[in-house]
Amino acid sequence: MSIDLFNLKGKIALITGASHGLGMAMAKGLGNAGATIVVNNTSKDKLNKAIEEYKALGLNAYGYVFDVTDENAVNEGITKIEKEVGPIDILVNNAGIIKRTPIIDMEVADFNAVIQVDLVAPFIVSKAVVKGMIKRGGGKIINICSMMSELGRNSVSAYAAAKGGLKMLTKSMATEWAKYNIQTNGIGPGYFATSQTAPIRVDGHPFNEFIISRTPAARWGNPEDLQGAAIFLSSKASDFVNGHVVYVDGGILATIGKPSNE
Ligand code: GCO
Ligand code: CA
Repeated sequence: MSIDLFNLKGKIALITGASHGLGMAMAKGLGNAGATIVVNNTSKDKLNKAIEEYKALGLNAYGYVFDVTDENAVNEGITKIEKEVGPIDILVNNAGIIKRTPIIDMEVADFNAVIQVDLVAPFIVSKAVVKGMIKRGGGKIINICSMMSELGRNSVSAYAAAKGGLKMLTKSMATEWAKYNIQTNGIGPGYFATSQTAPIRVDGHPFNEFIISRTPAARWGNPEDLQGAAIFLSSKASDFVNGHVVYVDGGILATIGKPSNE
């Protein structure tokens, strides 16, 4: 037993949508643990910027333009990656979007768009990647879930529906693929300081104070706080861990919260 359990040298990791924020932090973590990083995005510009940033850190990184909700584009993209970079050992389904609108005001098209990116895309990308993993005798799939895999919140109905679904999709993948030595798990980030939460994190916004008081650790997460869980679930250290969601949340799900005078 040693730290080698966590070594990702020689592994290739595809982290979808990892051009900023939590995905980028997780990709850097996997890269620092030795993995070759592959990321995709629909925007070539964002992708190029991200690849530059990874390379500046001395990481081995590749970028591909494709849309995770487009099955044909995903299949082509995965084939290209595996031909040009190599077989994907680790898949992190990270790409996601959110729309904050009360249910009664939400258009079906907006609800659908969130479900497509946050729930259907992980199904599409995993399906494309898992066939090779089965042939090669193993792999790691990590689905990025959310506090909203467990909790509701005003205005994020589609996101919560998708992330709750993604938690159950994770369990189904684990059920179907564990026998192939493929470990499928989730990571459920708590409230993190990223561009996604920027609008609700600004100083003076009631949500900012609410999150700090609702989180036992009494702070927003830093994207780097996710790296340990990502490395664990990508490495040999988790070879008998199947179908779990690791919540990295500063204790939010452990508690009902507290009155404002405590
Ligand atoms: C919100 C937030 C959340 C977080 C995160 C929580 O509006 O409540 O954006 O949805 O992004 O996913 O785990
Ligand atoms: Ca390899």
